[in-house]
Amino acid sequence: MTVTRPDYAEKIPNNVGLAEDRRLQRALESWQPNFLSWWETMGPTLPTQDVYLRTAIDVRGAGWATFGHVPMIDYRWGIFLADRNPDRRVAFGQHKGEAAWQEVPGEYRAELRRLIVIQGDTEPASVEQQRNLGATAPSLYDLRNLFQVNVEEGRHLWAMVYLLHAYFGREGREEAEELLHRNSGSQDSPRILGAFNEETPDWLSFYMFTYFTDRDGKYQLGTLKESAFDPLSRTCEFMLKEEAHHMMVGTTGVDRVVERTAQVMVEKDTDDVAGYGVIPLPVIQKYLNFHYSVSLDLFGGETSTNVANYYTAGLKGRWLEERRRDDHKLTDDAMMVDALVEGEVGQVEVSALTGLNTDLRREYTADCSGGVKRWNRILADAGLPQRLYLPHVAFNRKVGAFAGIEASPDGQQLTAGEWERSNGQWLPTDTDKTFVRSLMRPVYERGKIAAWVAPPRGAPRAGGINGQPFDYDYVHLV
Ligand code: BYC
Repeated sequence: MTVTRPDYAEKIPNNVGLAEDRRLQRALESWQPNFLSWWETMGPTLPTQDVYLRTAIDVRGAGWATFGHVPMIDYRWGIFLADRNPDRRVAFGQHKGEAAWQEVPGEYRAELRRLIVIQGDTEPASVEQQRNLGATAPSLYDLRNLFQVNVEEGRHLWAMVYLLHAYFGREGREEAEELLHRNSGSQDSPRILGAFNEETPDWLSFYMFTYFTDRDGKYQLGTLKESAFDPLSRTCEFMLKEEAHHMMVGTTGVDRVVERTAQVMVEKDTDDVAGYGVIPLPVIQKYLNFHYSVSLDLFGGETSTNVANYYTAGLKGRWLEERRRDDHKLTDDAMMVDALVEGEVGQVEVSALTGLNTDLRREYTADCSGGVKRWNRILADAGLPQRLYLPHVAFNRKVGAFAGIEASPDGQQLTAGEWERSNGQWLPTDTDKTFVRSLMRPVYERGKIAAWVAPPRGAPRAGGINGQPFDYDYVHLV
């Protein structure tokens, strides 16, 4: 392993030896004020003095991050790549066995840039989507977690911008500028992928987003970590470390909503708990349906020649590529993918290469089932018979094989009229959204929490971040 120590004396903390590359350093230093001005105009709107944040300072071991109260604008957004393995070899595709690439091969320049730009675009998009949530935080603990997610998504933008500046010349620098100009939900220049133009207007949406959409991030980063382009691989490896916290926020966030709802259902002996100021299970299910189906779209089409080309070229691998027991080339293999077969929801056999988006989507779905199992255990432990579920892969899809049809959560195909009449049973209606929003009142008092969500396990004396209690002063407001 080649180990590079991060340099914290620098304007831009990094472990990529920025000081030795004056041109690159200057280019990134001239992008930095644009990033900061984007953060001030498009980042969190709630004014704060400081926030108890984790900052990456290393890439290895227990000491990879420090925790402390920092004004968010002074957060040390840095560039960190996992350690380089000088013996690393390409693990799949037509270049399998060759030395991993330290530079971008000319013939793959456009595709690699596209993958990096799409990944980079999601990071600031999520900060934009979440910018107003501070105004309705259910506790200081949650508020701190929101800001942690936000600053780290900002750092992930830095990670992609570094690659664009360092390896893609003028075009890369232009793309880096564009990443700050597109905006979530903008009519003129929206973010690239659908889910990143949706609103995150309330905290149930935030927990669902960090559970389902950040989890897509985990899987996409996992495939880019396999890339033959070594700097991309090392960047994604380190991003995955930070990403784990974001998913913890989602998993335990939904846990705590379900737990609180279950408590009130048992206490009041009714399913109709809206009047008691908690979120009814059917509404939680609708939010789940929405966020899961929108996140399925992020995997692209069920069959895709793009993904076949990415794989063959060595740009994007499979989830846990090296653990797969096959030839890692897949040129002679086939697989079954979800498809419309003679107008019906079914499966068809395709070449394994063109089915790789489906392969990844299935890994993702299996992982998502884990969350549903957890939430159902909370319901079972409360003695309740109700259960949550993941809707069918054909439900509410806008990308891929089922984009042209409507289907119910159990996979029954519906006519346009049937969908029109019934989708309000499965997706949040305006009434549901208004109700959820009506519960979103800020609770900024130390150790206190809103009534619609349970505190984390161990609260108030434990259950917090970095061994701190739940009632710690995580955020100092202005
Ligand atoms: N919206 O060949 P196809 C994260 C386009 S999340 C709009 O099936 P492909 C995060 C597609 O571009 C992870 N358009 O797709 C989470 C193509 O256009 P062209 C983000 C879409 O290329 C939370 C056409 O449709 N990372 O990190 O195989 C917070 C046909 O598509 C969409 C990545 O996505 C869509 N949803 O796969 C913060 C990794 N889907 O070529 C962060 C990088 C497809 O006809 N990206 N299209 O013009 C990729 O790996 C792939 O580009 C995709 C699409 C998986 C996105």
